Amino acid sequence: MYPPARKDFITLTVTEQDGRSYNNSKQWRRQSCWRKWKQLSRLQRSLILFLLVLLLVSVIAMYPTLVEHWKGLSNKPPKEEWHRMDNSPPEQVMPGALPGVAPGVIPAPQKQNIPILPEPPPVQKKGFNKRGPPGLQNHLQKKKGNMTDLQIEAKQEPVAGSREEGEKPVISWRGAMIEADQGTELQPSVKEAEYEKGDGALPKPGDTTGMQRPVHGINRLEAVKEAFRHAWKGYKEFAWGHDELKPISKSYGEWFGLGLTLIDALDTMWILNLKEEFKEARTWVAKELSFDKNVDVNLFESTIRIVGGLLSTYHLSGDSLFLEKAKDIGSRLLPAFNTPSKIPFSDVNIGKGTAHPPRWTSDSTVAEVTSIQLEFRELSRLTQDPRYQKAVDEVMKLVHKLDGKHDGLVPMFINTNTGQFTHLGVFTLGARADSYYEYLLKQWIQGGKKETELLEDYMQAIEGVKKNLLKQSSPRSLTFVGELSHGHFSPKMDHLVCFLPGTLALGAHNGLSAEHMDLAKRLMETCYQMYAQMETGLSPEIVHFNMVPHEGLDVDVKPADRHNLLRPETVESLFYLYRFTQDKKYQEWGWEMFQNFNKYTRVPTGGYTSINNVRDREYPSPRDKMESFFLGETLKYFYLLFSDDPNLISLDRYVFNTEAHPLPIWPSAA
Ligand code: DMJ
Repeated sequence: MYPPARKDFITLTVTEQDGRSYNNSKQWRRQSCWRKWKQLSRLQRSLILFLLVLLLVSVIAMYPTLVEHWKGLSNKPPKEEWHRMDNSPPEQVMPGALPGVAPGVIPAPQKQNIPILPEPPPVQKKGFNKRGPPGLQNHLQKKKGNMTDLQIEAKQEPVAGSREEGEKPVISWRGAMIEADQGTELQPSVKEAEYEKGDGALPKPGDTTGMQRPVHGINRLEAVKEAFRHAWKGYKEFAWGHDELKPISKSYGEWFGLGLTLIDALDTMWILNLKEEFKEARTWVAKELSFDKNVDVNLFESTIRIVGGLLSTYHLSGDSLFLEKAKDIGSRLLPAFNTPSKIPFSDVNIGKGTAHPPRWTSDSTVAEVTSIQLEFRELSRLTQDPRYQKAVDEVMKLVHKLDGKHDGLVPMFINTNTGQFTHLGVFTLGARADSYYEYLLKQWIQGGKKETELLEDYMQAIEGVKKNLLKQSSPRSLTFVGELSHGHFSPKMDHLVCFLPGTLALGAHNGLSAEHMDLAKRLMETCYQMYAQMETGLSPEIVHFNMVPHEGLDVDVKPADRHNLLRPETVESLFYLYRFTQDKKYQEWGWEMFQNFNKYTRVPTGGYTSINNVRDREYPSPRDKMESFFLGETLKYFYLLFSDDPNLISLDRYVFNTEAHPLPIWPSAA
């Protein structure tokens, strides 16, 4: 038997006690508080009241800051790496890369170098310094007296147009002002660049009125050269020989530790006729560039940027130094192909000669393994060593035969053991698949239009795009390329897809269906609208198109997709469209975009920066990174777009790799 339960607690079920029951205990507590309050002395009561009032006042005063802070947190941008088309790892600082930092230690950002951001508009509607992600707010809230660094600089900078005669012009990253000390070659018209503002209304398709356009006949080619010099100045001063410039913190980031920006920019300097800059970069390549390093590199990225950059520079300059370097890295990349399936691993250690997939999978990305062919094939042709071409042709043959395609569209992943596609059923022309389509056409062109399998796959894929991915938006009926996931259509389009108008136009120029050119023009309009419909006039990384009839914009942007990484795809396509049609509207669109890059991404001390928010013209929130493709591709394509010389990299003699490095179309005898 269990003993009777002990009643060792006082229950509120007790009957009347002092006239109260448990039902009215709240009332009892109130009365008790009131009694206690009355028992306090007058002084005690006043003191408590005073403290309560003080607390209330502070909460009211802090309310807006807290709200902004919460907003900032919810707007926090995603990691850029999630949107890269590659598997590139988060940015790493090479052990020992910074002077005075022990190997293996990732140095904390140096406080004294914290960016003094360029000026905001002089009159702010409200709390400018409190916007943006929390990390940036910390920088901005570095107070000097009652002012942030930013406000101090803003005070020192004259408002555009208010400059006294003889005073040194100061660049504002938000204004299109140009430094006085940018070199001697600048045209006066560029120095005095002023732009006519439209009325802010969004242009309708085909309507070029009301857009910003140049007055006073600005020399656009000189403007691009000036932009390059400005970017180069930052790179030279703060990141020389390193992979990427961090223009705001005046430092650098490493990815492979191979001077990526410098190599990517070599042929751009050649094309822009920047002789001095080219010469000093060449000296670095000759004296400092070594691939004998114990470092993991991504096969695709190092092929398109380094092998591609060195080969095209060799072709343009005729300097064998660049071919030697290309051979060196090319041979170090070959171990990537030692896999059971011959589908290469994503990463290679160029010092040890070992290769491996990313840590979390044995898959490679389809676009990565099928967009190294132009470079490896050219390397074989130049060196007469067949190994490079053999390795990449093998991949194309395998992919050609694979199951898992849908009307010529390919999945995004392929397994290095089995050689089969994985993650079946998802189809996009954006990240992880994009340049597969581009390289089908370009290899066919490179090889003299003989390899019919490549052409077949390309034609079939474009039909697949038309059938499955092409839709129209509302209200402007913009044609766009969406995505397909297990039969479900999503109106999502990456900025990366904007390579497609250019590729389609290139195909049509090479004798493919005239329909491809029509589609190219329609998609070009869409890519332009991805810029024009944004507050900054710069495209976000990803858009979602509206498909239900409604008023307003065709383009919707999710908070996580609002960043712009200075990507080239739209200007690349504008270049092709202008070359083939000679329609000046493409140059005008490009000029408009170019000015907006200058307005929102230019950093006064040198360089351009990716931004977090293309929808905020007051504070686009700089990311502090200039990707190597800004110099390798974006500025190069701007220059070629504004040039009216069809022989400046003739599209009948060269084919551009996916990093904008021109490689020769093989002579028919090859
Ligand atoms: C570049 O490295 C290449 O253009 C690549 O094909 C895609 N990603 C970047 C530019 O956006």
